[in-house]
Amino acid sequence: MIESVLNEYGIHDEEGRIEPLTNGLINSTWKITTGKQQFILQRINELVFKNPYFLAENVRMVDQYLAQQSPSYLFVSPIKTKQQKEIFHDKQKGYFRLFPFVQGSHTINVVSTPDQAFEAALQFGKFTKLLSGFDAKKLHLTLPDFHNLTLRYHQFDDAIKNGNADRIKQAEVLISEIKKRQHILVSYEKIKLNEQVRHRVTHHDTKISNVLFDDRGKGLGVIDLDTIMPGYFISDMGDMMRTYLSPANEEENDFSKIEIRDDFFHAIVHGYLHQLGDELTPEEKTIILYAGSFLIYMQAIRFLTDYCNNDIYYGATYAEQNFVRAGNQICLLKKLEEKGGRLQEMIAAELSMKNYFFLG
Ligand code: GN1
Ligand code: MG
Repeated sequence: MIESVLNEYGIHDEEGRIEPLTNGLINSTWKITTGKQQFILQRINELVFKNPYFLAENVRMVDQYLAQQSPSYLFVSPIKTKQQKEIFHDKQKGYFRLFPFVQGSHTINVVSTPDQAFEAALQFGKFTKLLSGFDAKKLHLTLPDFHNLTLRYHQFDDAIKNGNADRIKQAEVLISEIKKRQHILVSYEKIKLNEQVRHRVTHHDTKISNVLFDDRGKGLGVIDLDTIMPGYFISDMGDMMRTYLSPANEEENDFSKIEIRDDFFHAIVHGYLHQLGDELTPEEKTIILYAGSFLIYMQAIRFLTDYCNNDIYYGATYAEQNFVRAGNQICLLKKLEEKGGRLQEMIAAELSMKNYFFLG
């Protein structure tokens, strides 16, 4: 099947290697090696992305803008098919895109040093900064309400009323942990009304595997632009906190391994503010720590909602997987809350240093 998709791009290589990459929950991805060339092939999950052409149009708009405004920026655009299409569609096989594999680059799946967190934060901050002159409203909403916590809470409410009764019973404690923290939702409602919290071009999936690194471990750019949409900076900052701070990820079922690493927190804040420190409004600077609670809380809600709905969105490789993921995220949120005072001090020190500009 993959071979026939590759043929659409003029790639014919019986000896070629096709390796599935398994680090995303939504799209399917393969690394293709033919002779000296390497590519990344992706099948878009059309149950999630209802209009795959929106993805391609967003990428094209951003690509054109950056090519003009920041020509040296490494932007990975899709390779066109022989018919000059950015997306190949076949009724049976689905929607596909092919990307060049950037020579000399690599991705990582786990953040093991603060430097990696710093480099990633620099890259995500840079992406939003370079696009600060681009009108974010032009972007299609590839996933409407993706990070709208109000909607996510409603979906959760609905799932715990109408979902799988046994699972709802089993999730009682987690449900109450979520309900107890409705203040996170209340703050979000205020943010939505506050014009000083700006809509910017936001990546919305800042996990480490979406950053390209060079051989020396320096960040080169960001990939996976399916969810670039207008959004708040707390989405990107928050998902970095959610996915870089703890040595154990969302799949870990031994919650004693979950912790918040101060030096990684510092690296995220330092890297992101280095790029966006001068652009964020004073109001936005007051919600840096909130970004972490917001995103972790939302992810706990999304996993638990899916568990109560019999795993229809994320799927599961074992029965309790989304329950474990939700519990894991609640544990991470508690750890973040426990360290809140210390982390807020680190943010204050960083803001008062205002040293973003020396880094060049
Ligand atoms: C999904 O597919 P992946 O792993 O890039 C999800 C993110 C979640 C993440 C949790 C479109 O991302 O929002 O944070 O799973 N993406 C979508 O692992 O729902
Ligand atoms: Mg993604």
